[in-house]
Amino acid sequence: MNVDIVQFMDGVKARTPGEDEFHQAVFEVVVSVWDVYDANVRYKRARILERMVEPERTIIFRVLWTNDKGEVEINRGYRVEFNSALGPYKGGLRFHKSVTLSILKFLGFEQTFKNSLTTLPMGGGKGGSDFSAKGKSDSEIMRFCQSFMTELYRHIGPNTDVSAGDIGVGGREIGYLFGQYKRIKNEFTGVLTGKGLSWGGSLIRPEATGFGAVYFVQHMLAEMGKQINGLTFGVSGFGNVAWGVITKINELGGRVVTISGPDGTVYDPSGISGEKVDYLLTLRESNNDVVAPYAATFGVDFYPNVKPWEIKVDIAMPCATQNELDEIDAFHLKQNGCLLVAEVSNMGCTLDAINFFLSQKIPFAPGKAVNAGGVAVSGLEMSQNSMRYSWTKEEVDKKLHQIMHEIHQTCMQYGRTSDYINYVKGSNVAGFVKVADAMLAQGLV
Ligand code: 2IT
Repeated sequence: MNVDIVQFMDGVKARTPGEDEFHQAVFEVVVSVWDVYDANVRYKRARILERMVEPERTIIFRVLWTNDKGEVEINRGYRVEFNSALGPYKGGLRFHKSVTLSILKFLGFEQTFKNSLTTLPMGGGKGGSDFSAKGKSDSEIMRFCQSFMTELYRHIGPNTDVSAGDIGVGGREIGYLFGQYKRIKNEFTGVLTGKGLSWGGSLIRPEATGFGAVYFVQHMLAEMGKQINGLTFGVSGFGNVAWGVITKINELGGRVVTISGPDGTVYDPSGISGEKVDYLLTLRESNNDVVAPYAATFGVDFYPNVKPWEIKVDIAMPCATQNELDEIDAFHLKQNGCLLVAEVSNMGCTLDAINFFLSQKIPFAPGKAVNAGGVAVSGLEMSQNSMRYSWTKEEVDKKLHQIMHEIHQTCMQYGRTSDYINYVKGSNVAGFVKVADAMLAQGLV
């Protein structure tokens, strides 16, 4: 390992003790971009990399609300406004009990490069809370969202910082958050994306992360002279992203044989299609965060406390959460002849798993490239809101196709070697250079 990288990381760790997920995300980028950084005197003199790992602004606040029993509940709210070199801060809100500053910083950091890759004018940000909808009533969720927005509203705006969904934040939560913002500001603006279709949302936004990921996989496969039709897929998770991925794979003739939740893995060898895909939405709406009822409903196998990666598939698409696929899982996939891995969750694979894929020359694309379709269509929602107009499904889907194609081209431009496409290097370097140049141009701000 290059001593300069070790020194750089020591500096980051000393300034941000205990933020393990953030250190992991920074390390992955720094290793990829170091050569480019080191060779560029202007970047170094301006200390661009040191500046990039420091969020422009971090807001942490208390969120008080009352539960249905009238008791006081206390949560912590966050918005990390990471980088505004390319546009207003843009990124989702995550509501989950596991949320910490470290997790939101890793997500906001990644978001900056991901948004850079989309070709759209968006900076990077992320926010959320340690609030979990599990076991909560609809009115409790509404009261929480209203209280959260009662503080957040003063920090955001359609030209300043635009939030969206992430784990635990879907159409329902966006509705409550938007309603409260509108009420406080007396203003109907595109301050959030992922809105309902009748009140400023974009067609295809709910599907965009999953559809975009599958379009990306089509390009990866095309490089190998293959296509989706007839291949089997291992998917983890069962939320919005997994739903979009599964829907599109079915449309293209592939077969998805697994989904998973915090409780374990469902194995459905005949394929998750038709009414079974719709059932995922029912599962999600139940607020229980378990996948086992799928197995009981459709009479298939359920493996408690097991991840999907031991099951033989042609393509693996982790769609759940960070660090859900480790080196041992990577080894199992390889043993079973997996053709490629497309990370759909943010930082879904551990560094060791990624290094294993790279060393084995198994095509591996990181989340910031594969899942960028979600935020890209959020960017298109912002454009439509600014115009006070909506595009058709076909128009949005065409733009999404185009964006995913461009991201794939960019990854190849920066990551192609004679016998392998290093998508990790490709996406990190491409994302980095654009943000770095914009930061240089804008001076010391
Ligand atoms: O991780 C992500 O890119 C998202 N959760 C979507 C962010 C957005 O602003 O649509």
